[in-house]
Amino acid sequence: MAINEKVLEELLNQYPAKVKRNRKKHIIIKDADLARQEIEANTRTIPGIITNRHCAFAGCKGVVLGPIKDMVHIVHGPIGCAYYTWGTRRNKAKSEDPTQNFINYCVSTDMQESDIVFGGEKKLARMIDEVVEIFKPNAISVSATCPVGLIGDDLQAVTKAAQQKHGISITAYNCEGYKGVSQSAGHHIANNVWMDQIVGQGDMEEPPSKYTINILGEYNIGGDSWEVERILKEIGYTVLSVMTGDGSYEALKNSHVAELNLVQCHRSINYIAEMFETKYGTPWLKVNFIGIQSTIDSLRNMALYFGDQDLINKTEEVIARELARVEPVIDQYKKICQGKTAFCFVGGSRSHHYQGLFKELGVETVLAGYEFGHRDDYEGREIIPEIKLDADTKNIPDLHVTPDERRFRLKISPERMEELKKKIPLSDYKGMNIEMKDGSIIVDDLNHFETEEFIKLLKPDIFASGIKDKYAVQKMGIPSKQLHSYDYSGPYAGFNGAVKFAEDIAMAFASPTWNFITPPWKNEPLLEGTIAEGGCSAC
Ligand code: CFM
Repeated sequence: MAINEKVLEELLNQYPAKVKRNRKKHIIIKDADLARQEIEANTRTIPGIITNRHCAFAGCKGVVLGPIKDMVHIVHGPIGCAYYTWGTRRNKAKSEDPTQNFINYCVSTDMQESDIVFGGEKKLARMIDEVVEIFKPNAISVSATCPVGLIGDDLQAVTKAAQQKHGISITAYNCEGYKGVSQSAGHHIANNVWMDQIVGQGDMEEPPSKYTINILGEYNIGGDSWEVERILKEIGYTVLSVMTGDGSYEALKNSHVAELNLVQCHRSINYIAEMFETKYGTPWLKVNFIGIQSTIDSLRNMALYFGDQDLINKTEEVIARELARVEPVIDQYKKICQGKTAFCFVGGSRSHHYQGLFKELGVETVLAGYEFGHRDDYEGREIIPEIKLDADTKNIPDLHVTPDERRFRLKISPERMEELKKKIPLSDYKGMNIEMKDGSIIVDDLNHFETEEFIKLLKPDIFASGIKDKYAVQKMGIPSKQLHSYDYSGPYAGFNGAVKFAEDIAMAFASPTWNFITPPWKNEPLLEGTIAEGGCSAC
């Protein structure tokens, strides 16, 4: 059934009035006739609600920093935080120099009660010495967890002294978990430190080739970045640095010489993309390498940016060859997928990126949303000036950068830039909502209760989300596709990735397993209770 305002109201009526008022602002029914549909995002989850979000530390250390392979990432905090951000996100890496690949290590100061009472700075300094002695890395990162911020350990002082002592890059990240309403805050913190202390530290002054690019916001989950790089290299691009899938400190410090930055995940990396433009004059292009048409569009937009006929021809040649190879295979899977519907709820960018790929397989996305996206990820960057800065947002300082006197260089003339902006998403992102079909549901920070309610109403054929919610949904007899770790499959990017995705989705639909499931709540009575307004008797 389609959901209209009345049905939505009934769903929300199950909440206490205050919760209803809050959640209502986070849910919209897409209506293209309205000039503007505002959604509330990047605000605190109501305590007690089961959310899929993570903490700021997870966004900084786990998401953005973690994939950099030639840095040792020290977690200053209890071992649980270190373990939580280690080994679960499938950011793959292989190193040209095996002695400088630390991706498999979990390094932590393992703070104990006595460290909390007496301070952890000395322990951290000893740990850095030990890491240098054992691993001899070119760079180290130190990320703070909640207790570190609470007791006030001075990370900056410790890392500065250690940097002088050892003569290598040692950067500190004050990304205590409580710093933001979600992992999104951690992305911003990591972006700031890099721009301030890593990008531009290399001595490269000229790009190694005419078509030198950086790929920003691509984390090589399940090998995505390798597939993207395969295509780009074949066309003739030089990929200088990837932030941060299979990425390296050595490449990052020279990334200032690129002619163009590609932005795959806008949410996690737009801060540094903007700062690159101000400091070095490097424009950014919003790309999407998930889905065949999106990949083709992205490649064509890149070729248009450089404007070189040879490059344009080579781009078309590669597209034609790849299409001829993958289309017949995908057509087979399409027969199984055609006419199905999907929910697509992921972190801060994939809910948008995967809709095109679903569509190519004949699957319509009827509900989508972000765990922690901001309003611009939904509504497009043009609304950024309208976003009200609340206390939580102000917690993360904006790094103010200015043009680098020596290295700032306009990569293309302002006139050409303006002309290109009319044709391609140069330094711009239009958000997810614009591409969603009328009548579809857009939900920010979808919670467990709403997941079940929307499933009952819309009965999707597949639920694309994460590990926290997938099993409850599978017990409802609906196949679930993890779009964070890909359920140990992938890559899903580029041409080869689209084939792999089609295969996996078709397999999920074709499996008879779902009919054999009898969830526990079918036979056992559910707990029943009522929600009292105004809190419990204890408060
Ligand atoms: Fe960007 Fe990501 Fe995502 Fe993200 Fe993430 Fe991820 Fe994600 Mo999981 S950086 S916002 S913080 S695309 S880990 S690789 S899948 S929630 S949609």
